[in-house]
Amino acid sequence: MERVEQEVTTERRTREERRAADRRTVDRREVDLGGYERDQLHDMLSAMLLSRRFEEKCAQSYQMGLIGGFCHLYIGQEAVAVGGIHALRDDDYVFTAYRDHAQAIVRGIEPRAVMAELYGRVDGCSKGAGGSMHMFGRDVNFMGGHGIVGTHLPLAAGVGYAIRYRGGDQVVLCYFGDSVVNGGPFHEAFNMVAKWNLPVINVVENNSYGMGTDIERVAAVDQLVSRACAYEGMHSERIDGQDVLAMHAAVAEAAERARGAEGRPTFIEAITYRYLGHSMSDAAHGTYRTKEEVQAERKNDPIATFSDRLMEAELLAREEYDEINQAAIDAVEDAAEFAENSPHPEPSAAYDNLYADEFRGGLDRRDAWR
Ligand SMILES: Cc1ncc(C[n+]2csc(CCOP(=O)(O)OP(=O)(O)O)c2C)c(N)n1
Ligand SMILES: [Mg+2]
Repeated sequence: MERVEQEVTTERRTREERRAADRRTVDRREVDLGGYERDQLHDMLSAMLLSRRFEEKCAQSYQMGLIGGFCHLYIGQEAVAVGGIHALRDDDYVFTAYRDHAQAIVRGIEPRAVMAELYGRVDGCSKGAGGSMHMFGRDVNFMGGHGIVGTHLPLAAGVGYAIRYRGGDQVVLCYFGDSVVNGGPFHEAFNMVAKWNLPVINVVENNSYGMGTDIERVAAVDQLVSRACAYEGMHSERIDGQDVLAMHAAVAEAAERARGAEGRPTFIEAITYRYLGHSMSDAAHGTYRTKEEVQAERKNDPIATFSDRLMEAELLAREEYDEINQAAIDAVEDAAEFAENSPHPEPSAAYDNLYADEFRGGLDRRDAWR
């Protein structure tokens, strides 16, 4: 038998080639500024600046030892949260992973309560018991803040199911990172969302990396959005996540598609980038990515590109930008002062919310687990 020698060559593009291709192949949404009120545009800018200034303060407080545990910053990705959440109604729901401070604030949790949570204090939105990764705001339908990769997708599907079951017309916006698309919960949740036409808008924030692993090394697909083809009826779209208006338009359309009895789910891949390390304990570059790469990505800063565009269109004056930025700085300083003055929880609070009352059966809470 003739033996054919076959050389296996896996053609790998360089990161630069792939990134350039990524940006070219997004669904270009040249969103017309004319479709927006000036106030609405300023609100989006204000939310992005508040997120940015808030997280810069987090970095400072973390380095001063005021924040313990893990702390993952969102700097660079603000347009994804702001565009998406600003396209929702107040009674819609939002889920996200552990990179959650910006989403929590943009959804309406007070910066004071988010900062106090980071500081582990009683006035935190989770009473100081959750910390950085576990923001929660029931009154604004912000359903977390989830630390375990991918496990909030089935929860978001569950809320979508509850909405259908009760005959409501709200939608669920669920954010997650690129490493999620290779895990079981992603496929389980997507299958249910598509099969039952649940009003869920899933958004993968493709920042290219899961910790220090380049997505291209671990995903058996070129474009993450193509995963949606396995789920009939699911609309899918790949957009520039650094463009707040593209994000806003995509989620607004997705919400429209999802509401009502015949609603359809959507999967959005937002091409974005985080400028800092995976968490506060990681360097921004040096091991898995180069300084040049980060610098090149920073040229596409979502806040700078948006404010430049507004100024060029004479929809924002330099003084207005300064005022909005100063208001963000003031809110963040106020939040940090508030957090520092908020008390630590009593040690006994560690036993709160562990057992339902019936289960405790009258036992002292300290006896319940013995
Ligand atoms: C099930 C599970 N496995 C591993 C981890 C450890 N871990 C924390 S973050 C992370 C990478 C996640 O990357 P990605 O989903 O791309 O989100 P990003 O950090 O880029 O926002 C991993 C593997 C975890 N939290 N949960
Ligand atoms: Mg990632």
